[in-house]
Amino acid sequence: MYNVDPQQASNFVAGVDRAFMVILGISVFFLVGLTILMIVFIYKYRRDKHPKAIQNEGSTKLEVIWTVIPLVLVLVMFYFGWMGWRPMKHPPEEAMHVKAIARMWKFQFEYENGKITDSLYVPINEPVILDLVALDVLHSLYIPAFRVKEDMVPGQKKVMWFIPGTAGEFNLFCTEYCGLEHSYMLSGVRVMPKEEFDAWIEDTTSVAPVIDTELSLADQGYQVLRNNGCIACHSVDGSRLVGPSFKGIWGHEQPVTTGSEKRTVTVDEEYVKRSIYDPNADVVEGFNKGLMLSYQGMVSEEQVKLIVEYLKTLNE
Ligand code: HEC
Ligand SMILES: [Cu+2]
Repeated sequence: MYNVDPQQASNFVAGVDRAFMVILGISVFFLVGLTILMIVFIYKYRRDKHPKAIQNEGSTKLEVIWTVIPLVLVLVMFYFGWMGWRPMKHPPEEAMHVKAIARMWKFQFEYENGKITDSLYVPINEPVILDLVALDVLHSLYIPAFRVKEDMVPGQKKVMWFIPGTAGEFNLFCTEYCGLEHSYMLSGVRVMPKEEFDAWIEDTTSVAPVIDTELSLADQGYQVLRNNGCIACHSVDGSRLVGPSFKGIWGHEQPVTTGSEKRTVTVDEEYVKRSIYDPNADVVEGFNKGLMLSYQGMVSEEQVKLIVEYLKTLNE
């Protein structure tokens, strides 16, 4: 149905590389050509050969030539660029959809059956449409080997599509500087044969991220924090990151702003839960509103209890 060269990582490699080579070729031709011409002129028109400079009043013929030739050249570059780019904007009607979610500072991929992963899994030779969702700030999803890159804008519906042509693992990362831990947004794409992918997607027991229930409740709480990227903003050693450190907050009297009113609240389970589900309800003094997003639907009430168990250990 789709023709992807098996030597190539995706259906866009040929088009993008052709445009690149055409532009590179023209640039190299002019770099070399102009440099040679310059050296020749320096030699040919040096002072002892041409002691008196002459004034050229202009030449219509020359002006037409140096307008038309560059015009043709840039149109050639435009043509190859356009031909490589246009198919990226026309995703097929029938394709597997994967929701790609970006937040500071983590990618997550959600499949049609509800499975969620940290890196992207796709079948080979099948078109895939990524529905791009940015939860907080601008991010940009880039898969260099596939020659695809698209900005992810909060509140804007955008898609990216491709047909992977080679099985294997490829880099996937964020190319929009999105804050302190931008470099954490390094992930990958795993391209698998169709049968292998089908078996993988069916298996919902290994839905990542998993919590190891063998661990103590506090350690499970720490895993919840890690899996949700909380510790990108909250340290556990007292140092200040984007948000307040978790060290010693349990039971502490916390000065907060609720609406426009300043008050003090005790950090208990109710407060922690509210901070996670409705972060802007009580804003910790000295920190900015709107940086932390609600984790409603992502962190369950049981997981909040585990987090609380972990917070308690930070007071010891
Ligand atoms: C993008 C950075 C960021 C991420 C990610 C983040 N937070 Fe926050 N968090 C903040 C900021 C900033 C504040 C302080 C302002 C406020 O209260 O809303 C805060 C406040 C809190 C507080 C109140 C702390 C106190 O000292 O009173 C808790 C509890 C909390 N976050 C838990 C979490 C948990 C649990 C997660 C992960 C599920 C998380 N946060 C993810 C930035 C973040
Ligand atoms: Cu980013």
